[in-house]
Amino acid sequence: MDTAEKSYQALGEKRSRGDGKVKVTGQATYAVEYQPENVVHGVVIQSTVASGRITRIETEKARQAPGVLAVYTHLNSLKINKPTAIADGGAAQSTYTPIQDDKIIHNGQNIGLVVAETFEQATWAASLVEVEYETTPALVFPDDPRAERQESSATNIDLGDAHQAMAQAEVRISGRYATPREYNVPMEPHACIASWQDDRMTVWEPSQWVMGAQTEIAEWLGIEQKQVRIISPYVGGGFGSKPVPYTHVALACVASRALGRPIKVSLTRPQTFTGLGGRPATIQNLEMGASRDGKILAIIHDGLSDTSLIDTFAEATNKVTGRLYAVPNVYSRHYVAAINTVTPGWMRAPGENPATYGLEVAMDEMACALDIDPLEFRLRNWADRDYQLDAPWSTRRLKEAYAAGAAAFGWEKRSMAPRSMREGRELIGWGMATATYPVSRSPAEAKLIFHRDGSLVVQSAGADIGTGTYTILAQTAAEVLQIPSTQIRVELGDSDLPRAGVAGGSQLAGNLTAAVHKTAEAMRDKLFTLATESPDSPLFQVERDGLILREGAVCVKQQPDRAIRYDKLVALNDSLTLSVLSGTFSEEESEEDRDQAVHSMSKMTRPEAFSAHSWGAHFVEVRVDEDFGTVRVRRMVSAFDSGRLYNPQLARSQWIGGMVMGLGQALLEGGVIDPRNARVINNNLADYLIAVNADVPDIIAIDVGEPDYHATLMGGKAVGELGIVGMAAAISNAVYHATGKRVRDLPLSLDKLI
Ligand code: MCN
Ligand code: MOS
Repeated sequence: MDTAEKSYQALGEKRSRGDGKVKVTGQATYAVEYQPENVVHGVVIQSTVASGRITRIETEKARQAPGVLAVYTHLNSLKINKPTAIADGGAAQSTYTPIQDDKIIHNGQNIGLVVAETFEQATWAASLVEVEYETTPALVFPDDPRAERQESSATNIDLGDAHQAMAQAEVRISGRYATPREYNVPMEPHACIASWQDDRMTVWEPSQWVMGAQTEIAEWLGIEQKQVRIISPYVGGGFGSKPVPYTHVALACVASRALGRPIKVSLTRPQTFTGLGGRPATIQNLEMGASRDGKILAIIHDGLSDTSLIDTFAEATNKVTGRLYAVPNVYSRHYVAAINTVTPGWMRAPGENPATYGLEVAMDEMACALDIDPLEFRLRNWADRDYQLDAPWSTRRLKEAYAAGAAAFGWEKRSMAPRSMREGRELIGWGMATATYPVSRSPAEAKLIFHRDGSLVVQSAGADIGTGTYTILAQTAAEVLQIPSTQIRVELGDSDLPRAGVAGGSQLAGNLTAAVHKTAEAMRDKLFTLATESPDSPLFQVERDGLILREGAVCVKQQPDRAIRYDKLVALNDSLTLSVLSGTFSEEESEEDRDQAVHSMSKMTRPEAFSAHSWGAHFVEVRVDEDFGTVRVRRMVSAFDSGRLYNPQLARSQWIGGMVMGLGQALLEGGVIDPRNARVINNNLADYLIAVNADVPDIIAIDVGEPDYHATLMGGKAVGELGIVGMAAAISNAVYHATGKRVRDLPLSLDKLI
């Protein structure tokens, strides 16, 4: 009966995280918590100027300090080869190779490594290294006119004739929207152990993409990918900052190879602010023209983000400009400006996030200019298909999201005029914005192994960075094989496991549930074969068509008593286990092609005949203290369409996690860069503010999705990054509604409001 089926806790059902208990009880081992024998400790030295070259580096005192084994700088360099950037089909976010020369291109650049028997000894010795520089003027901010600008043409939009349509529009608004450098600051800082042994490099490294890490490390060291193994079963958050290893990992690897000992290198929290990037600062100019009755006629939009002097990372501010609404004329360009900074990188919804901030604040400004309710204004510009791609939507339950969110929030009670709602000293503001994130797909493999005791193991190299991969893959296998998902063991995050790509672009859930589903189906076939072709089976020579799987057994559909349990089938098999390796690669694809696909992003695609995206609508209430300018978010209500949910409980956690991060982005986050020397001043968790419990109100997250099989095999769409997209705009719009003051640069700190 039904209750028995429910207990499978299979795909689509609510279930707590399988890895939850080991994480909260401290049993989960993170990268630097491994204790290899004979391990030594490395401490990174970072530059204190932004531009120029090292003229003197004095390491003698450090070398003489207790416990020190080596001090590596460009003067006694260990060779590190330049890796291939992601943009060029490789896996490196930054192509900077430390200690190869005396050049300084950003403040906080890794310029040396001190290795000692203990962490304390290495830290002390590092403090004894003296460095002198010859400095040259630094480019600190992206709008510095001396900074070289490059068009990032991949995201150009040329729809209709935007300039002509703009000139004819009855109502026009324009604004300059800015977001600061933001940092991912995961709980687990960036730290690794590298161990060179028998011509193999093993690296315990927190990773969103173990096969990307394998690629980059092999390139650095000039060895084969298969000589590198990455172990990363648990990751204490990444938020886009752990797709690939950074230069401290390169230093750890070459030092381990040189010294013949395993080495731990852990960046301090301040060092993480320049040991890797974060979301680049963005500046956008957006002009919108509309008719009096509220139809948008034209958008002219240019954006700028900063990058380093050696790599081009584009935080494309025009990723949503042509797509959210039915706008016939759009012209948009994005540029990158090269400055003295560490190469920036991914942070939750790179591109979509600042892009939606600009567009969705502009939408609010236009709604105000037209005196139309902001939600009504969006509905008047409803895009019935993707105008930019000229394709139908796969599914777009955005109207449902608007309706459900507005109803739960009580949006219809909103007054149009700013400053029209208050309670005591507090001004009350209501704002809203749209959320969106595209569906990407990459092929992957999985392995299923039944043991003689009937237990099942699911394996994949993919990561669980706190998202729920462990859990949903057990649920996927449970759905096909009809056993409780809680009894299935899942093994992840190891480059020796079956091929998988990145936990990035909110696609891993779709990619891996598809791979595990296909593999589970292949396992079902194998079970049927064993059941019907083994002479010792009670189902010997039974027609396969008449068989089903139920409660851990192969059964005859019409005669439920005629059955054989999986453990018995494994025993009929010749070997100790029964295993299947399969997935979503097409059968013709060679081993080399498959390797290439998971070690770069070359096989990542978007659905073609349909434009597939997740959608959402945010509604927020803020309270602004009129005297102090402090903003409190009092209510957040969002409704989302992420297609089929593989696990509604975990999807909700992801959505609200994104919403909270959006709250931090709106009110608190922002790197403060010293204009004199391009140092990140607030490079720690006391000064770089992120939202904490006390900042976060009750949150309502509503699911309005339905399965979308054009988007993915299993019907789900993107979840992980969706919740943050548009949240900063919704809060900005609410703050305007409360105060009548339009602030166009984040964060909305109190100094900007009084
Ligand atoms: N899910 C679901 N139904 C779907 C899709 C997903 O129930 N249709 C749930 C599953 O629990 C799944 C999770 O949502 O494990 C995330 O799935 P998906 O959207 O495919 O995202 P990825 O697995 O690719 O994870 C990466 C994504 C990204 S890109 C960032 S950035 C981010 C995010 O996930 N970083 C995170 N969420 C994070 N959550 C935590 N705790 N830590 C991070 O670093
Ligand atoms: Mo997410 S920023 O794509 O890792």
